[in-house]
Amino acid sequence: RMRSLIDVLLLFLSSAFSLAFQDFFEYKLNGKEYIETVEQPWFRVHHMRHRKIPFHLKNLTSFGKHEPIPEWAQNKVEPYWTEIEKRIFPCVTRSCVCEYFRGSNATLSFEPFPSKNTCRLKDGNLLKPAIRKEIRMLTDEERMSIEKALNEIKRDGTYSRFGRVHKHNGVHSGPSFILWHREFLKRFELILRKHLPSPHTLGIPYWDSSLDSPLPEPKDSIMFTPTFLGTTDTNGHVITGPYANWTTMEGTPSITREVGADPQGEFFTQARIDFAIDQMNVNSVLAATLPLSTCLTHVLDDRLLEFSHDYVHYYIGGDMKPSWSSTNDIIFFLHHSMVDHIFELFRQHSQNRTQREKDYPKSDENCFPPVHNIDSVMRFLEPTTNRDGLSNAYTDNMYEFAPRPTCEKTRRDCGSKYLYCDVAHNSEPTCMSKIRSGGNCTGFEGMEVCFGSECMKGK
Ligand SMILES: *[C@@H]1O[C@H](CO)[C@@H](O)[C@H](O)[C@H]1NC(C)=O
Ligand SMILES: *[C@@H]1O[C@H](CO)[C@@H](O)[C@H](O)[C@H]1NC(C)=O
Ligand SMILES: *[C@@H]1O[C@H](CO)[C@@H](O)[C@H](O)[C@H]1NC(C)=O
Ligand SMILES: *[C@@H]1O[C@H](CO)[C@@H](O)[C@H](O)[C@H]1NC(C)=O
Ligand SMILES: *[C@@H]1O[C@H](CO)[C@@H](O)[C@H](O)[C@H]1NC(C)=O
Ligand SMILES: [Cu+2]
Repeated sequence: RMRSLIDVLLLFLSSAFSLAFQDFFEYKLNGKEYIETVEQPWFRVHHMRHRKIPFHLKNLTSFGKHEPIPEWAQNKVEPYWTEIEKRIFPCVTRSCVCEYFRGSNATLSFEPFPSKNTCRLKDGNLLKPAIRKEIRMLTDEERMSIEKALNEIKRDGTYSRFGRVHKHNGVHSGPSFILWHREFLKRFELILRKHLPSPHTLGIPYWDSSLDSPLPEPKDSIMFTPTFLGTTDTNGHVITGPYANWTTMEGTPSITREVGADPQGEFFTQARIDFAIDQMNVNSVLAATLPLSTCLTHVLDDRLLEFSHDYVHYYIGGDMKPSWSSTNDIIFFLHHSMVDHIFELFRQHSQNRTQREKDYPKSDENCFPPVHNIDSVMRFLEPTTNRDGLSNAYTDNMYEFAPRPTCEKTRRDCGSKYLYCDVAHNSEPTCMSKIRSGGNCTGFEGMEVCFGSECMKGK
């Protein structure tokens, strides 16, 4: 009840300022002014408050656009699609992508719509929706097959060519943000699956960074070891792990990261995820995140999914920080798979099938530029439109999410040797990432939170 009350209050919000862990909201209700103090479990660090852009600065701030690509980083090579990609990548049924996997359309007597999703692969298996699992929930063998596939598409140039599509055309700062990235990931997943052994069952793993945020130092997570994402040298170059010495789109010899260095950086928290899932207003999920002061239908809130997603980019730093270079780091895809998962959880929780394909913020140039309008074509992802991006077909036909890891008092096992079931710090047992050897484990002494090591005196 408290939560829905707060949501109502936010609608009447006229101005707000924040301290870490507490916000003061001024709002008007029936002509009276109120000030409320709201506890903010969703903040771990102090964020700059997002504000609407004064109308007269519309042109000066290049409203709706991201930071320009610096001269040195501009590519000589433009992004492009191959002929087969143009034909296959907009598909949202399995029969439509069948040719790409060298399968054949078959009819099955027990399927109500035989031709739509039936694709029989050469080895006799049917093509199924891809399964996106939390990266720590994959078996070592599964994870390594994905690493191998990613290194293949890195070596043959496909990975960087694909990344340049985002570099030059990625849509951010408005309602299309989540949908554009949904379509972009669906296309990337087809490339990934094609490089996985038949029957191509795994999809893009998601990285649930809310498993890392409860650590004393999230940067000490097992994620930042050679087993998962690799470690950096003193200059921030990723030189160990499966993605070591990956040449970037800009031609530099490796991915860069500065994990935990940016004071604005923060991983997802359960409270931030709940904020996105646990409400009914589509304007708060497919949100106008860079509105002009003349935008009256949208309310800015630091917990909006796009902002929470930004802070994860900042926490990783290096290539992940500017949007034009972020696809250099494989974390981009893992993180966006999680963003898409949160979006899907909102759809399942708060919308019926009709609403999922229909509900979208009203076009308003005070709130977002036309590229975000419902019938606009997604930049460089033609012919897909934002409306197409709302289709149920994505998760009906193409991929599904394995549940986020959980544990219980009676089942203190998160299903992975890389995860720990914490019963000491919350009222309910929760899964969290294990800590790398040498990392900070303050508050977890004597608990099995360290991977392949023991927690002694906070280390
Ligand atoms: C922004 O630029 C456009 C075209 O250059 C112009 O028509 C418009 O009046 C400008 N808007 C503002 C708010 O300055
Ligand atoms: C399978 O059927 C779909 C649509 O019905 C069609 O677009 C596709 O080209 C067919 N694929 C093959 C391999 O025959
Ligand atoms: C470990 O983390 C705790 C909690 O974040 C912090 O207070 C402490 O200073 C850290 N210890 C070291 C040695 O960095
Ligand atoms: C990456 O390059 C660095 C510096 O050249 C080298 O020390 C390191 O061994 C390389 N890592 C891998 C996994 O090849
Ligand atoms: C979905 O929800 C809307 C709005 O509440 C309602 O009008 C519609 O009838 C519902 N549709 C279905 C199929 O349940
Ligand atoms: Cu992006």
